Amino acid sequence: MKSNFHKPLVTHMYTADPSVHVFEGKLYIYPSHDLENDGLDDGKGDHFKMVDYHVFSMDDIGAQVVDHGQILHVKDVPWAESRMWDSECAYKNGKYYFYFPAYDKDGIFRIGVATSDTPVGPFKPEPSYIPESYSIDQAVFTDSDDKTYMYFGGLWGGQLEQWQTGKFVRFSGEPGADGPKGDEPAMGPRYAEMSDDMLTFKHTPKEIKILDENGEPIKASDNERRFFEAPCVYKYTNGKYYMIYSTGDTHYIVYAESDSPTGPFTYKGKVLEPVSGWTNHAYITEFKGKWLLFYHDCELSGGVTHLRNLKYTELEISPDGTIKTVTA
Ligand code: FUB
Repeated sequence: MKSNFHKPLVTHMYTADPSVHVFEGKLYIYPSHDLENDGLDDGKGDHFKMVDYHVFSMDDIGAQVVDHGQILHVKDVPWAESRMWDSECAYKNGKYYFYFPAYDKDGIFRIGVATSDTPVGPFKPEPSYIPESYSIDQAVFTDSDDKTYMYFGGLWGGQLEQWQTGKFVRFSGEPGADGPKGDEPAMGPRYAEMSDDMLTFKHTPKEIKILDENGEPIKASDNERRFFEAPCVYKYTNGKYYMIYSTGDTHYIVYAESDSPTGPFTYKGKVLEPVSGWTNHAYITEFKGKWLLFYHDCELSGGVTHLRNLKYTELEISPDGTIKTVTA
């Protein structure tokens, strides 16, 4: 089969922030949906106009991508106001759980969930967001012992810094509103084990620690290695856990390794070099014995940073888990 690696996967609309799963023997892709917008990039994401989600599927690697249509719109979610950013889907208990972040009516990012009997919806949103959820870029991983974890977090427009005290601090300059600096440990993504119903957390979210090769926390000033947004966790054939994430302002997708799904994770290297556009956001999925990297860039829009398109390629991963860096 002819591969469509490194080519825009969806061309009739702008798509970004992939999360990809194998359901019913096919690849199901849950991206976010970028709309045309005049808003300026103010560092808080005002240039992104995102109000709904579509789901796509591929029967096989290289196969045509099928758009199954809109599965959720912000107007259908009672608690949500705007900013339907990165989405995620999980299957458990015979149901599909679609997770999404959005601004609530107070302009605070929360994470919501909608359920369906099929991977293509219709998805019915819960009346409120997941209690104690905050920030953006949630990804879900179910371990071989059937425990499911949600990972999430994003700096700057993703508001993670504003939750350092455990409560939302609205304005920069107020104690606890701004992130660590210089030699202070960088902020890590958050995780929580999901309750059996997949609708709530079992505990207050905790921080994932990301360490360097000497076992020291990665520093806030280490912009090429510190966590910024888009965590995604998978377990490789060597039994170890890997978290990939975006370094944000340095535009890399990097990875870190752990013996446990809750960390600490040790930084290992780069997965993906910077792509066209500002954001870099990726997801790793195994399908038919191949490890696939889904990501986005701005090829279709000619480099407009808030109009992105999905792409994918096959990863080369050594038996010890080392990833050969991809140059898109
Ligand atoms: O799509 C909006 C935001 O841009 C996502 O939440 C980030 O990961 C970045 O891709």
